[in-house]
Amino acid sequence: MSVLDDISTNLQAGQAQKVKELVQQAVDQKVPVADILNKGLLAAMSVVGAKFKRNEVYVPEVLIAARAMSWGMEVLQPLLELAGVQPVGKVVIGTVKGDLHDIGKNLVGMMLRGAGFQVIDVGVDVAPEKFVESARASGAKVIGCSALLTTTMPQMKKIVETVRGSGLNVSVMIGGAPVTQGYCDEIGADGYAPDAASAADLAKQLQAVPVVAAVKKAAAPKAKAAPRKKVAKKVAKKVVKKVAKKAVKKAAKKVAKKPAKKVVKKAAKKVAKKPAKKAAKKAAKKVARKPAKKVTKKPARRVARKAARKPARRAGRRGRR
Ligand code: B12
Repeated sequence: MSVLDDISTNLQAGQAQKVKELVQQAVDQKVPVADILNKGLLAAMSVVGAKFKRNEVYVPEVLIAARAMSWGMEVLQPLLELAGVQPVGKVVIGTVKGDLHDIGKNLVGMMLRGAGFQVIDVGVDVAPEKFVESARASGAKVIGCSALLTTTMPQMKKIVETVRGSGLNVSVMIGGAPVTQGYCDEIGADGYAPDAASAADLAKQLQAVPVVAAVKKAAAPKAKAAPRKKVAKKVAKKVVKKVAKKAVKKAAKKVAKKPAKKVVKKAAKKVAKKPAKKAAKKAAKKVARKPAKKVTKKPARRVARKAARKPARRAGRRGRR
């Protein structure tokens, strides 16, 4: 059995002292620090995480395993930092207000450190303002928020709003068991990662493109306007179908009042000249400006339409000749 397998087995069993010794042994054997972290400590923690999901182990086992991991990290951390020389960047991480779960958040922190980030851990039960203050004070370009309760997830939206309102050019990444990519999109956060390993990759991406937040902010009003356009388009389609009838209807109204041949001819000429599509486009434009209901609610004057349809068409035919 290799020293990495030993680390994994002992970490899963929560043997903190043994894990610490084995990590030191692996370092002495010149096993690459990245391998000790990824193939030893993190691999073992993900086994524990998977067992959690299957209800094969419970809270105490996970806490003990996480403790063993942090003992191992005590040996590894300085070496990771030494190997990294300069931090890749700075990340503020914390668990949102009202939430005390920190095992996942701590794992993310460990992975970030392992990836070369300087991590400013603001702890658990953290208010949105504190995330922002810490980012401002440290110059971090990424904020990472963790939430494990469905009841505390909305705090992430508040954090996004507070960051946007602060004028800081900082990206917000989110995670935690109940969090999804869909929720990330919904609240306008900059990124979501399902586990600690991908959280570090995500932080690197966000770090490289810190303008994301500002761009999103600028794009926000346009995004809000989109549904209105959609409604207008939908209504406009209906209008395209009905518009020819409407033109005739208009003429019919006049005809109903003034049965003189002249009026019929004039109205019919208009109908004949204006191709339906053109009229439809014009109507569609109006619809796009006006609220959809006003257009669709117009009552059809069936009797007038019926009465006028025949003479108008006949006159139209004559006009074209
Ligand atoms: C351990 C635990 C606790 C411990 C927490 C100890 C601690 N120091 O964290 C204690 C006992 C304190 C606890 C308390 C409570 N808990 Co609890 N707890 C759990 C448990 C069993 C494990 C959570 C955990 O640590 N998972 C392991 C870690 C590694 O996974 P993770 O957090 O999801 O993190 C990973 C990813 O999500 C991601 N990630 C995490 N954070 C971030 C952040 C970023 C930025 C990114 C990118 C990624 C990322 O990376 C991590 C590593 O891969 C879960 C059940 C479960 N199976 O998940 C319930 C659970 C989360 N708890 C639950 C509940 C209800 C509670 C309590 C309300 C119970 C009570 N009635 O008092 C309290 C709430 C206290 C509070 N205000 O927070 C529910 C939540 C239900 C819900 N949908 O809201 C769960 C799901 C249990 C259940 N099935 O009912 N809990």
